[in-house]
Amino acid sequence: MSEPNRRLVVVSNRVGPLVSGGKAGGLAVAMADALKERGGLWFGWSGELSDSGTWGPVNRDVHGSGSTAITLATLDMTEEDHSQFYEGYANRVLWPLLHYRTDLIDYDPKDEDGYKRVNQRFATRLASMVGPDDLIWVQDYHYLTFAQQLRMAEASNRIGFFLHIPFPPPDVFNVLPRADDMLRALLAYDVLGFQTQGDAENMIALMLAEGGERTSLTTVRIMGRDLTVKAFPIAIDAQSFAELATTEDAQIAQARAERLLNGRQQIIGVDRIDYSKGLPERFKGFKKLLEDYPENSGRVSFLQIAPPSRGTLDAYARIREELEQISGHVNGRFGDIDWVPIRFTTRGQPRSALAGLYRASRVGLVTPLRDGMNLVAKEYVAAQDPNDPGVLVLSQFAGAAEQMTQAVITNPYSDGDVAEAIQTALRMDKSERIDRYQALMEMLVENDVNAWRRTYLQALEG
Ligand code: GDG
Repeated sequence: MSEPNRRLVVVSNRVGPLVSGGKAGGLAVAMADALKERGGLWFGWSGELSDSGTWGPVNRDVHGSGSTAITLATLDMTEEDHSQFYEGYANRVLWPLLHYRTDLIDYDPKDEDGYKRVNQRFATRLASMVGPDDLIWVQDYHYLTFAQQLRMAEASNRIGFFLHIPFPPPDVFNVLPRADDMLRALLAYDVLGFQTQGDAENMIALMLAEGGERTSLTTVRIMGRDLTVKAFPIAIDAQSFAELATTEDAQIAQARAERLLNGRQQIIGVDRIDYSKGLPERFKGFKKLLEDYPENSGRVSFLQIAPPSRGTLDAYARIREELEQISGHVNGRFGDIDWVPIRFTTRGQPRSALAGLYRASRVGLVTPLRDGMNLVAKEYVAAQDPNDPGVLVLSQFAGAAEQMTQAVITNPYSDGDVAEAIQTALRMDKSERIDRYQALMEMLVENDVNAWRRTYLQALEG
């Protein structure tokens, strides 16, 4: 038995919210769920810019009491920190790189310095707040070099890392300037966690190429250290989400959608606006559905909810414009006075409304070009009516495809393939829909977010 209740310290770029009523952010949802049971410290950026930045006071906010109390501890950043660390290196270099989009990398050595500086300062500040037994669990691509900095501040804790986004094969990773240094920084962790087996294997391949030796399926010895390198597919609280979908708020949203649909079938997409989500390709796939299978004319509507994210970055504004253009075009060409083929809104919805909207939809359309996991795929299934469930259409390039094999799997790069997959989903008879739903739901309940956290922490406790 491992020591119970070693304090959990979570590090992530954004901290909170602890209540899950808010807007987007797969990571926030999962971390809040993860901390609720066990309590602990959640450390990261306050979301505020100030001149004192990372040297300013630590803001503290304590929720609850006793063994499950959660302390939120945050630091501000300066404007320069934010622009170099967050907008620059994290989102213009690491995000595209790790999503296999080397064409979109916009590298500036000043941003790299800013990234390392912010990692160093956050790590130094955290080092003074942790005890030797605390388990430190660092989240995501903003903090690849965090453990290295903690080690320099003499932390001997067990430190784990979980990457929420994909990890590409060595040839892609090595596009990163000073990729070797980055790999060495990662070796300061004790556990490297990834979304999929494929991601973990890519990491192991990189380590082996640098002289590592695989000592078991999930362990590698390299440069004198033993690391666990393993897939921990992130999950949702499937049972609670299923319950959420039948609450009054969800029913109101469902009824509102159904009134508007007036007997038509709904296809739903829910994504932060991001090039990784393949939104223009998805819209073209829907257009192709109307072209190739004209019997759907006047009979199906596609609802895309796409709250903006990182709105300051040009790339995101461009995608939004492109989506407005395609939907305008499709609606003009195919629509009728009483039928709008594509409804596209950038307004975020409360979580309960989202659950109701999923439930009102015959097809969940999740077609990223590349995605770490994709929680929308899991939420869509969990929200379905068990007696008359809808069908998930899922990109082969979402991490979720490794687990959700009963979805209709599609290649988002082909509009014809997407159209065919939607058509298959729309045509599927009830008994097959129920069979697929039951298999998926069983998997989601068995592998929920609590199981995810426990499995990870077990590995971290060593
Ligand atoms: C990263 C990885 C990985 C979206 N719109 C609204 C809303 N959302 C919620 C969804 C879902 C979450 O945001 C999005 O999660 P995803 O997993 O789909 O995607 P990312 O944000 O890119 O997350 C991803 C994840 O981290 C976790 O590891 O799965 O691969 O990219 O929960 O429901 N929520 C509300 N209103 C909205 O309008 N309330």
